[in-house]
Amino acid sequence: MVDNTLLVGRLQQLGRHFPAVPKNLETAPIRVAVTGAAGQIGSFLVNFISQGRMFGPYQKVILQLIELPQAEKALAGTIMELNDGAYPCVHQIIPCTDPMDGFKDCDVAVLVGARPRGPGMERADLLQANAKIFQAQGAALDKVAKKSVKVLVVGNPANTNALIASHYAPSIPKKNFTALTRLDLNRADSQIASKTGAAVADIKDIIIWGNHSATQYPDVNHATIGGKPLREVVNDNEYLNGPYITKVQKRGAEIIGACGKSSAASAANAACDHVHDWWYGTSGKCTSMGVISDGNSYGAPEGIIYSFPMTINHEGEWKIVDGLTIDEMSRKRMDATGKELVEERKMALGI
Ligand code: NAX
Repeated sequence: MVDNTLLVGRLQQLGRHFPAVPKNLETAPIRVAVTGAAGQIGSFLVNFISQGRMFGPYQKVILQLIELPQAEKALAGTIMELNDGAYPCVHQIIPCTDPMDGFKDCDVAVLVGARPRGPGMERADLLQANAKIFQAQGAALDKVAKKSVKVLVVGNPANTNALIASHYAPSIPKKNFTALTRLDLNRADSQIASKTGAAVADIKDIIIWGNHSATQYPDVNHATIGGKPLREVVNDNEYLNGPYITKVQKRGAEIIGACGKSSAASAANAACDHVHDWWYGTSGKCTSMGVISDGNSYGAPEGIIYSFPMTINHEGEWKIVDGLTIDEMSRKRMDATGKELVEERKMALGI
């Protein structure tokens, strides 16, 4: 039997446009909560969702937009623009300043709002400030969201913030809390496309391991371009083992250097990719997401949110790709990023 929902989702990913919503494809609206909705990333994200970029052009959404009280006016402006878009996908928009209202019955929660690093702020201070935010949001999700809610954390430090939210939401399965490393994966694909002239769609199975930070490890050892081993096609191991890795790791800083502000559209785009693939499945294709480590995969320490290679089935269940051979250089990098996540957990949660 043809799965129409999946088909629409996949076609939308290919950038097709559809003239009208066929009646047989109408399903109940999906409730999507977004925190930090009036911020840089949030504004792009809510527009992209409204345009059908996350769930496809035939799926209606109820947007539950959460902001700090001091950003209420900016949120009102964001909503005016959404209204002016007259988007057919938007069923309803609910502005909130209380997460207990904003997360009510949500199917998906994208946690973008976070405390930025202020002048003179140490990493531990930043982690603790964010721990308070994600503790409150985890507790609110626990009380009012659907138990099946899919949570994506974008706000940094994304992996550890996702862990904190999950820690304070004991009634929601730990596998439902994820952190965004898809932007890193998109960057990793795009750098290889620029280097080789290959189409992005022909580049498969690059992996982002570990933390969404400068210790992340973009691994090309299992990747292919047009079905051939990536390393053979690129034919430049010195580049792949050095400048390529650094470029992906530090791309965020490069964007800040060029624009004077951090990535926004590409981050919102990656959040759409992440949730789209989680909701509709990857049809056997490999992607990367930060998910809870049970200590049994690739030596990643237990109880941290670590980015792994994975496939996702049509029911939205992710599964880590197993059995990959890990060489010595990869092992060192994977251990280093895991160690950083254990340190972050200690600073944020004291465990
Ligand atoms: P902005 O400062 O433009 O926007 C953040 C918004 O969140 C603000 O409107 C603020 O009022 C709101 N906010 C803060 N605390 C909140 C709370 N407790 N509840 C609800 N809303 C709250 O930042 P922006 O550029 O949008 O970045 C947002 C976060 O994404 C940052 O933490 C940033 O570091 C992180 N990023 C994560 C990326 C990833 O790949 N995981 C990449 C891009 C980005 O750097």
